[in-house]
Amino acid sequence: MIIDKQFEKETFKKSVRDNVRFLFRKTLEEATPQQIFQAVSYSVKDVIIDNWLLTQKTYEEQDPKTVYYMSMEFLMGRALGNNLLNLTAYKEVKEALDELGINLNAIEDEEPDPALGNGGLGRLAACFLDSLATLGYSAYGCGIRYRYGMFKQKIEDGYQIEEPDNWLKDGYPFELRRPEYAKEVHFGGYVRVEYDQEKGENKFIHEGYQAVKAIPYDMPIVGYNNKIVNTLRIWDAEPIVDFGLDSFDKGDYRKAVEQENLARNIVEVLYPNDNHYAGKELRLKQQYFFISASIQAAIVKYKKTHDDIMKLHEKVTFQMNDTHPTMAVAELMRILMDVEGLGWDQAWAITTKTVAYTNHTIMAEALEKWPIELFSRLLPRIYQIIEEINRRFIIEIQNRYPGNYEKIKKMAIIYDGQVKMAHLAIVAGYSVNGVARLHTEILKNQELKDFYEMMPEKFNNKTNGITQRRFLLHGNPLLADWVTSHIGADWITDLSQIRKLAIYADDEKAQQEFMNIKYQNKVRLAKYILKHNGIEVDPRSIFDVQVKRLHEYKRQLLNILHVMYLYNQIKQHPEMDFFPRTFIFGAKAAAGYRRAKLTIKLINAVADVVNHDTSINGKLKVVFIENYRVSNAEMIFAAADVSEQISTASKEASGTGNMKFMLNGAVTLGTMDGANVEIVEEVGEENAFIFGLSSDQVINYENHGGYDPHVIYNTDGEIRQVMMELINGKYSNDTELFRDLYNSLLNTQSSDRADTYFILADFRSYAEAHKRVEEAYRDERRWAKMAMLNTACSGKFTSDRTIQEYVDDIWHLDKVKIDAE
Ligand code: 26W
Repeated sequence: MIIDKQFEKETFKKSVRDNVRFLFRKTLEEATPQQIFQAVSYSVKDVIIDNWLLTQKTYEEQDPKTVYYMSMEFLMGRALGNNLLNLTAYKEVKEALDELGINLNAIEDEEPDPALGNGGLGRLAACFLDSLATLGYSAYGCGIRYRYGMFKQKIEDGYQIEEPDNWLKDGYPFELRRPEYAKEVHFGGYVRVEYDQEKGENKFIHEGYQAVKAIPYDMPIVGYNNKIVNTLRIWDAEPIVDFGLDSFDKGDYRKAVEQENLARNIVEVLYPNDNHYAGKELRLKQQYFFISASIQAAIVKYKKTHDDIMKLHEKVTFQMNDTHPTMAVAELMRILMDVEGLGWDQAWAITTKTVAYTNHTIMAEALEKWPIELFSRLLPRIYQIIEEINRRFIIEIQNRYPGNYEKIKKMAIIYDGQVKMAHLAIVAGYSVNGVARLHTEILKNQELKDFYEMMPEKFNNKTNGITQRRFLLHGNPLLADWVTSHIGADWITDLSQIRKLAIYADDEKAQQEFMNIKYQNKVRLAKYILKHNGIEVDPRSIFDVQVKRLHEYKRQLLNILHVMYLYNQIKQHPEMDFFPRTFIFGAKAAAGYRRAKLTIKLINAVADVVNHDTSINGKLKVVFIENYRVSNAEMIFAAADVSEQISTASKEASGTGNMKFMLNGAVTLGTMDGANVEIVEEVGEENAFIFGLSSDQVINYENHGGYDPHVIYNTDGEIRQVMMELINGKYSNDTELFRDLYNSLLNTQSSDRADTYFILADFRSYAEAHKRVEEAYRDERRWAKMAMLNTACSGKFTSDRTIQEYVDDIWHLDKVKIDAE
């Protein structure tokens, strides 16, 4: 291990003291915990800066190809602890701080949780950056510096309340403002066409626009034990003209005010929608804002050391994280043509070798389609370029399928008054990938069938992964140490090593140690629950956990209906053998997603009734953890026995929480959906609890008008009873409160298909799977073996593997090594 000399105890202690003095004019003794967090962070940042510069220099010398990972979201989570671990200085710093009477864990808790993302897509981007730096690849994350990230969730009277997440209020020590790299971004106006006599071609001149200045803030991404520090570059917006007398005099007052407002609004807040497209103008502005700034910056950087723009793709690649950054296609075309002076064919040749696209969802309501009117008004030149891409693509379709107008209708980029971003991404991208094997197959055979048929060579799968450095090494130190003591520390950068644990799966001592660590982690979570919820839970009960965004397709409703069913069972058969269970939920609902919010209320209403019923002797507890986020997630995964991954088959593209649970020795209770399929393949069906319809069955029903839940409702009395309890006042004095959930399952009113997400169809099979869980858990040795094998078989799901596949098959980056002095 290479530990920087600045972490030598006395040096580090002095640095912290100095920082408290410089920053706050205080002594250590006088400083608040937040101030100490800041001071410690600046001391750590000092070390990082040296490595950052060193990395930069090495990249300049070696000139490796660079990936720009373009994403509207980066759900980074706290940086201090993670940076210390990746610098392999955690223990040293902990000891040094101990000597100062400071507790590192408490200081870590002072850091705001940078939550510039919603859920899976944003957290994946964060894991990818960690892996890229650790594997030694030159990479930038490109995103937006939202003033307010994902809202903070409060639960009041069982309802979700959203509060603003002012993560920058105390200043964020791990960012660096870089005004010298500012870029201008243009909105609105019109395009004037001018004939260039000399060149004999048209020139396109964008005029009458509003301009915004994009200012980059850089955050260091520290590789594990390798001195590499990459950059996450997020853009802030500032007005270009402060509306002084100058513009007022020129009669431009209105424009000056508009530019000021545009800049103020554009980066104000992260849209809290996950998997749901809302078509908001401001969101389109956000997209173009960060894309234009990022692409301009990348081209400037390339041109500093290369003079042939035609070879851009040899040194640069842009990966688009879903369709949100698809503007990159047209923006790159614009710069190559209007700024660099290339013709269409040359610009297109470069663009189609430089941009690549990852699809993260097949949910129809998530597809981005912008109205032409909005798009062309906001981005006239960009729209023009997309129109031309579309015109040429339609000619290609016609050549390939003469006379087939269906194909044009289905595949055109612009159709029915809308710009379809996914089609643009596929047509221009040199790679189109899904995020789990099943997901990619569904893309090829269903959702994107026509595109796959026309350009099969572009399609490929990259099964998602997670970083074991945050989700085991940092989140579960007890288990991390135990793993290291059995198989050495190589797993930290080579998770395939973890399979070596499999030989201990039958070893009684190892089983006891493993389950004892799980128990201690459950105690840690139980304390957190007592503190935050005031609910006492028994760490000897089965911790059955579902934490993820709240969405109908993820079926938290199925889970809570089943809890209601279990409660009925216990009440009706008090003598029945029942292993105590704690059902733990954590989920944010999009602020405007009414049914999702109602589901949160239902979970809390059930919790209220069940937790206070003394007649069941604490056999059943229900906990809703408020404000689920990266920092408490780390603790929750470590404490889980059962991992609920119960999406309607075919709907969850991959899932990544499923992998974090597995790594921490929780057993999956899930459907054959997303990456669950591959998890079961790795760990063996006997070490998971699988239930429910297959994706083929679901898709088959969907293609034939759905299924009829009434049959189940009418024939299964226990299910019917649970359903009735939604509307009979058992969980709310207001019998109408949960009516919408009831209706959603039987479709008595809405225009949707009845039970769109097959909850009743899968209920029995789900309940039976739970029975098998209970039975397995009673057998301590059997359970210990299953849990340990889950950890042992999780090697495939490291994001290091995922990134290496992206590098080998898509990006072709060069590996960089920095020699330790
Ligand atoms: C335009 C609104 C919107 C916002 C976010 C549409 C779509 C999204 C994301 C693509 C949704 C998302 O996070 N998808 C998740 O991506 C994860 C990482 O690949 C997968 O593991 C999840 O299964 C998928 O739901």
